[in-house]
Amino acid sequence: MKKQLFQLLFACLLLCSANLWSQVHKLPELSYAFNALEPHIDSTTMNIHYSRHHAAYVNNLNNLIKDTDQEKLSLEALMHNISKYSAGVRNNGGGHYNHTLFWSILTPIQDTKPSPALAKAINATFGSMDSLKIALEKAGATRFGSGWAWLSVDNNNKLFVSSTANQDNPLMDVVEQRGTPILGIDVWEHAYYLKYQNKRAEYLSNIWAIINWDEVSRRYAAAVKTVKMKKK
Ligand code: MN3
Repeated sequence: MKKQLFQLLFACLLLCSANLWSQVHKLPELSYAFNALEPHIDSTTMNIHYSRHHAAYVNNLNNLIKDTDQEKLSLEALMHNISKYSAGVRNNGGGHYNHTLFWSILTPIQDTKPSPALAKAINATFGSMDSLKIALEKAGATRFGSGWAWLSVDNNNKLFVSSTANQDNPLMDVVEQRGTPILGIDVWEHAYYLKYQNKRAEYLSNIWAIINWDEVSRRYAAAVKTVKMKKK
């Protein structure tokens, strides 16, 4: 009896791990609790946004690329050549990439600041941090329907602000202004509607209190490095 139980357990373990391995893309772990960003983003919104919306993008993407060559590509590689793939891969792959970035650039820690290099670049491009915030809030507020507002690094290492529709992002070869996004703000209604209803501008002005500038700075340094390596 004991032996049979052990065999059953072993079979279950094998099945479970095989199932996990077959998932090419995975929902990333959140580094904070659902209620950690309150009052700026409420717990229910975080829970639904992460556990249902983001999880659905990951599951859909895995199903769409199953047994195709796209399974062998990194998420970034998919984004760079997104025009080659289906609308489903564009929407769900973009959804997975965008939300993974979004969770990482939010934090309950109040006192993060841009690195000296990023602060210098922000001042050089926008004049001041306040001007950058105005530009990003405008990009988010004027995006009609669903989409994202971005701060990115272009091929010449310059910062720029843009917005994209739906789940597109600046990595994709289908968008007007391409670059490496280092900060992205979700302006889909699912990101703010429970707390802010139709007041997207209020959501945008409140989000600055929970931006993780350490992570945005890390992404800036990595993006600048990538641009330099490409030029060699
Ligand atoms: Mn979203």
